Amino acid sequence: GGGDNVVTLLDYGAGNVRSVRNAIRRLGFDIKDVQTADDILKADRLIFPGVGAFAAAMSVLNQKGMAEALCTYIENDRPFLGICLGLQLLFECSDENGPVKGLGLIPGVVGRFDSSNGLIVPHIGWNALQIEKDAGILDDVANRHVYFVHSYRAMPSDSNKEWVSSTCNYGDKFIASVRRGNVNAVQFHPEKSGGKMRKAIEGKKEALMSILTGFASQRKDVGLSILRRFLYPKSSLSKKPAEGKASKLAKRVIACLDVRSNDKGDLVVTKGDQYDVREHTSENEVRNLGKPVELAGQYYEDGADEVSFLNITGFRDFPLGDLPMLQVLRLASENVFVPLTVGGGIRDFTDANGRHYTSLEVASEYFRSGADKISIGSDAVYAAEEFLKTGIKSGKSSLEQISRVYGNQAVVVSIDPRRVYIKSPNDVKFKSVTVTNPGPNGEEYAWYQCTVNGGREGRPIGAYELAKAAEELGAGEILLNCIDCDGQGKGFDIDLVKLISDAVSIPVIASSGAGAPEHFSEVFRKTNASAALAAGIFHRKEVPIQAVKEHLLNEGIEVRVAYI
Ligand code: 1PR
Repeated sequence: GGGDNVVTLLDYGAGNVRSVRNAIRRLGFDIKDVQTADDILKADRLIFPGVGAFAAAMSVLNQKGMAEALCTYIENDRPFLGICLGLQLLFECSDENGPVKGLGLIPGVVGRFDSSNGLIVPHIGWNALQIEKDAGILDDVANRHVYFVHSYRAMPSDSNKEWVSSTCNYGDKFIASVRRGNVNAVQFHPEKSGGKMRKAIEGKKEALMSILTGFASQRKDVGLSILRRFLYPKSSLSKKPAEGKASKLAKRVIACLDVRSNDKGDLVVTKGDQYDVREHTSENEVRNLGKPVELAGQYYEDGADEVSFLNITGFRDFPLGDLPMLQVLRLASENVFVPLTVGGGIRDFTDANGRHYTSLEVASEYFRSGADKISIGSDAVYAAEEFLKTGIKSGKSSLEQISRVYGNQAVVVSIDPRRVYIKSPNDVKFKSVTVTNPGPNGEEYAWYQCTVNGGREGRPIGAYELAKAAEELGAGEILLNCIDCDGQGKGFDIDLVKLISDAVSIPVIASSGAGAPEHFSEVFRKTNASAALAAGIFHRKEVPIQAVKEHLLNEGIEVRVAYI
């Protein structure tokens, strides 16, 4: 053991477990990292936040003798909480690059979601749980949304029903959590499922005090409540009646922070007008809308379902030279318990001293600093052009490498297209659309030309072609901007969002142009977008995130309600 307030954490270094660490500390516990198999056997309580691919995780566990120790620990009914892959590994085997043998504690095979009927895979976002039996740690969660991000899942069956504590509907009904005695595992991410805590209860003593005095004031806290119930099983936590009425995968509302150094060298949140971020004054300074960490924290409190940081000058500056950006991620992840995405400058790079960095190293540094997903812009355009030219997946692009190591769900491709009106679809070899509003010369068609380097250079590839190629090369999600609409506040480019969200089976995030809550309901009603992102209206405090959520609820569109 290690004392009353110590959690043993099994982190084999394959991805971002920073948020799990932050959440544990937030709840007043210290962390002891597992170094040897023996540390597992000696743990008082063990958290296993599985990350990365199934096969890679199993081989690390086997090599270090930890697989056997885990089985012993769990068979002895010791307090255990597995998260995501930490649930899947308990099963007999997985189809992920497999079959690959798992720990074999729970009967069943982990298989991929079936996308053949138009189901969007990966399953990313906030979905509802159906409680199947007394799930203990889920007492505060029923009927609320929790955050999932995965492409593989285990299915309930007669042979594993003694384990299944909750299920979730996505395509079919899959296992969302298991429980037997003190052993728990969840497919979703409690550490990313929100968890607003009042400032006063940071730190051990305060956390304990608030536990003892009941936590009526914390009913808003969903994700951290799961960890709290695991960590404080014997305290007299009252059972809260279920609130809310989550029933399916919610549409996400994402706040985006475009970040760059201003002329004084400080990292600021900026915001462009069709990608032009400079004030139209004699100084021509970079528009400054606030501090990245503060704003991210604010948007989290306001109920943003995710927060994205785009390092918009990453295409010319080396991002690992940009230590402030890494620091922004580290600090933001201490207070923001929803997923964080970071983009800008993810590519191979040789610095002034001739040292070469691979895109994978750049991405790894971002993940280590607290990012859950990375987003690739320019480099994905080059990779897609190459793929379309040769028809061969070289496996060498940043997109392919990062998604192979960290999984598709960790890789977003950011598209920056510009609308080009044409007289006839035959004018270009790229996919075009019939536009809702004709062009300046009465054109009825348009194609969407991809750009690189922050919109500065047009490339010979369309948004449609890029999206299809990106999906093929391993992207887990598309962030779809539109230079024409950016910062205009006139609504999303519905023609574009429809084109792309109908073309791929991975989630599409609509971006650029939000000016009012109605623009969000419009994009969700008229297209298959899974999420909508906005920047300017949130930065300028014109429309609070809460107002967007309320509007969507009133329109019958399911969203996560952070606060009830
Ligand atoms: O090419 O891999 O280095 O990535 C660069 C990243 O930076 C890309 O994701 C690209 O979209 C972004 N970027 C580059 N230059 C700019 C710029 O504005 N000058 N920002 C830029 C892109 C678009 C959205 C914006 C929405 C919503 N900004 O992020 O937040 O358009 O805005 P709105 O709601 O105010 O309309 P690489």
